[in-house]
Amino acid sequence: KNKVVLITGASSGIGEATAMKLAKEGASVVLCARSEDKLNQLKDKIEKDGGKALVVKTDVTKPADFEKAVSQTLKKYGSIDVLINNAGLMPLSFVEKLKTDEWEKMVDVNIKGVLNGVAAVLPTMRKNKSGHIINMSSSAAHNYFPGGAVYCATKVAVKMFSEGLRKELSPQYGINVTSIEPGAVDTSLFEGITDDDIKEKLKGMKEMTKMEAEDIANSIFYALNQPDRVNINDVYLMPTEQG
Ligand code: NJP
Repeated sequence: KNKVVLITGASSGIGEATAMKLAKEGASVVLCARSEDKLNQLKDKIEKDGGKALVVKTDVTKPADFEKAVSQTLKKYGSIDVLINNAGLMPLSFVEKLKTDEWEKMVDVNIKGVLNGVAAVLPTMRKNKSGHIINMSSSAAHNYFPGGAVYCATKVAVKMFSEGLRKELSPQYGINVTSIEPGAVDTSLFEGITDDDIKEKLKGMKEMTKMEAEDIANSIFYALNQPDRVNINDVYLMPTEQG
């Protein structure tokens, strides 16, 4: 309640659902992504429901965009209590296809995007001696799946970076850190796959009942809604049918 929450990848899927959930619970949400139109539509929806939202067009691979998002947030709301590093890409492919441009994009968004976000909010959270950083890792940090060598590697990096952050920041500065590690969620993430062999392999998965973006939003709310003395380190959740 009454927290200021900056969410990346808020223009669709898990980020959008999380922004709606947290705004409904009383947070002021700062909506960040590249698709400004979608963010403005979401802001309208949130405000119609009585919530508070600010849109800042942000490419997470650009540190200057993040700095702008933080300064606009501080100007409007006076603080940043929570950063949700949610933006991510999953263009799966087999390594031997050498889709190196897609590898690079995943490293830039999934890993460097998270680092950029932390660098941008840390001075404020350190000064306040409080805050919560939520990083979107994945069940892919636990299990390799076909075509996922690079994607899984990026999500292992996010999980381990979260571990390091928590060890360094929680005791000293009272900043909580949580890694969210979901299995399959029904979002547009799968549409970014260009490899036909992978698309073929994923056909079976289409039949499976995936989790909804709202399910992940609920787990983020749970992690945020703990007393200060409790840090939820990891949330690892799977669709029942995925096992
Ligand atoms: O996917 P999708 P999800 N700068 O495609 C944004 C992880 N995850 O909600 O910039 C800023 O609906 C993009 O915005 P835009 C997954 O790895 C998912 O499923 O406007 N934002 C959009 O809002 C990811 O980390 C599943 O194009 C950038 C958002 O990212 C997170 O959940 C399972 C950007 C993607 O929304 C959210 O993905 C799992 C950039 N450069 C983990 N590039 C799953 N869905 O099954 C992209 O374990 N975005």
